[in-house]
Parts: sequence; C-alpha cells; structure tokens
Amino acid sequence: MNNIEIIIGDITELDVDAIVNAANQSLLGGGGVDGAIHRKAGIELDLACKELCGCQVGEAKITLGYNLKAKHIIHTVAPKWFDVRINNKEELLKNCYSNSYKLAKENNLKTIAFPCLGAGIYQVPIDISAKISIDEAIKNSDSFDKIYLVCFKENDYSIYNQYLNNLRNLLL
Ligand code: AR6
Repeated sequence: MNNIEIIIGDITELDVDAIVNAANQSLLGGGGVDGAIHRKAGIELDLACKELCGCQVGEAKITLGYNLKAKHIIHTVAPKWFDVRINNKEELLKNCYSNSYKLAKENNLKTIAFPCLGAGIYQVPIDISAKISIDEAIKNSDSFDKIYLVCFKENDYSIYNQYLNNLRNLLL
C-alpha cells in the first residue's frame, strides 16, 4: 500500500511502464486525457488503435507508448455516468481498473499510472472515482513497484488523498 502515490499533473509526462487511457469504445481518440495521449504519442498510436477494433466498457487493451515516455498505453472505457440505461456503473468502473491491472501483470509491467477514469466527460462523481480507484490499487499493490493515481485538478487530488489517508489511519 505504501507504493501507491497520488499525484497531481499531466499523465502524458510520466516515465512509467504503462499509463492508462480513459478512452471511448472506438479507441480512435477523443477529448480529455485521451486526446492528450493521442496527440503526444503520435500517428503510430492512431494506427495501432485501429487494429484493436474497439473496446467494450470495462474492458482493457494494450499498445506501445510510441512517442510518450511511457512504454505502454492501456486503453480502457469507463461507463457514462449519465446514461440511465446502465444499471451496473460501479461494477463496470471497477472492471476498468481490474482489467487494466490484469493486462499490466500479463505483460510484466511494474510501474503504472491511472487518471481518474470516467471522472471528466463521462461524469463519474469524484468521491466514487476515488473509492474505486484506491480500493483497486490496494488490491493490486503487491504486484507492482509503483502505482500512480494521477489527478488533474486540485479538488480531485484532495478528495483522493482524504480517502487514502482515512484508510491508512484505520490500518495504523
Ligand atoms: N493528465 C491526467 N489527467 C487528465 C488529463 C491529463 N493530461 N487530462 C484530463 N485529465 P476524461 P472520461 C483528467 O474526460 O471522463 C474522451 O473524449 C480529467 O480531469 O479525459 O473517461 C474519450 O475519448 C478527469 O479527471 O475521460 C471519451 O469519449 C480524467 O482525466 C471520453 O472523453 C478523465 O476525464 C471519456 O471520458
């Protein structure tokens, strides 16, 4: 659990074995962190993503990192929190994290960084994002040297830290 670090900043700058992308089902790029990753990784990422033939909500697929410092990109698709037709959103969001960790382990990756999956355009509330992201990080922490949970906004960073600090205090 001590190898879990919550940081604030731009995930595309990180030098890790894998960064996780908050993609959409097409895997062909978009706005938010997805747009930033595709812009910086370059055209080779667009070509590799085309070959993957999309990704279902909660599933994860892997590519190289191309022009990024990160060696790999794990692409996963969060549920749209505003979509009233989906009644298992928490389970699907949990699957995004667990399937990303699974894929990282299968590829022997030891350092991984997640953004707050779904917490932007897809509107996952930040307290739910913090709980699921941190709970899943704790479950997987023994398999990694370092897990970064990357927040982009001050408010998200403080809510993530609050949740993790509460858990750490409970364990003292
Ligand atoms: N580094 C770290 N976090 C970031 C960055 C960055 N460079 N940029 C944004 N964030 P979002 P979603 C945070 O909207 O909600 C795309 O169009 C952001 O503050 O990127 O899963 C896809 O193609 C938020 O906390 O992803 C899909 O269509 C988090 O990343 C859709 O958006 C996720 O926000 C996916 O929506």
